[in-house]
Amino acid sequence: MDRTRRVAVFGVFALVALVGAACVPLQNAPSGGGAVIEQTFRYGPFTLGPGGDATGSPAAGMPRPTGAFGLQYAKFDVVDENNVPFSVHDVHLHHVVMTTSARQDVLCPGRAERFIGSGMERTPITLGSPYTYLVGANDQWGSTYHLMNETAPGTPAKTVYIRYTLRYQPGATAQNSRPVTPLFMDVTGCGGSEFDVPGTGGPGSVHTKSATWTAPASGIAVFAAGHLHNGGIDITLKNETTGQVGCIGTATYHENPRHLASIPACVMHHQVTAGNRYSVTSRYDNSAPVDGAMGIYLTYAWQGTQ
Ligand SMILES: [Cu+2]
Repeated sequence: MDRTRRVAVFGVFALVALVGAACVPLQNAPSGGGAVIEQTFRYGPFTLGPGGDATGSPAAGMPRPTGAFGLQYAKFDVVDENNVPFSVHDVHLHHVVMTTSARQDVLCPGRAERFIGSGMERTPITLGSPYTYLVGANDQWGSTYHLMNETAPGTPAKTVYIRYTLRYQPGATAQNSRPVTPLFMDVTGCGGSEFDVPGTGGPGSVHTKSATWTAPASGIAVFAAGHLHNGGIDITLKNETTGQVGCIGTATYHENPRHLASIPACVMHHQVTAGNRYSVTSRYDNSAPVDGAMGIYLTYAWQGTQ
């Protein structure tokens, strides 16, 4: 850890960005977890020569704040030894997803819960009080990560860290907040997350991949962030029972060289109904092959009744 500071209480800022007809009003809200602390952590270093990559899945050992708290925000980056972020054209964060020993993944029982993550899109995960992700004092954090150095052959090796900035409420409890459950909605289901786009469809063609789940409990979905790799067009979260679209993340790109730049996330307050069917659909450009593509929505829902 290299930085700690106290930031303002964010209040119910999430509610100013409500979108869509499926919104429900916030009612009977608890007071929330109080003051927010911001802290930045680094994991590494990795020494990566040109074309080199680093992958790992440690079950524990990712640095985290001490004590129990409610997590409100997470943003990932890749930086050098001086904390300077790399250009996305030089060192590429395929993805990092954090796992916890505390719970099993709701949609993939038997696996550790995957609760925050990011990729090239670098979307910050943002929960608005009273919604929070509760972390126990003794929960171990692990991860799955993949980093790649894409600098030209012959250039010097780089020292690379995964850096993440967290905002959290030490005072958050299940009584003063609404604890959210992360739903790792992967178009490969509970597979290895990667699939190949054949790239054989010709100019303008689209490769589509979907998965569908039945909501195990009713509640309110409050945030959804999509993850795609280069070649991704968009990713959609939809209630198939009602036909309502919950979130569409359309990828934007840097050019020369072309690299995925962003996938806007959705701050929402949408009713989730037990037994309804929910789908995630990723779309990729099918005019060029993509090996190891991904399509994931990390969605946070409170399982409760207002
Ligand atoms: Cu990925």
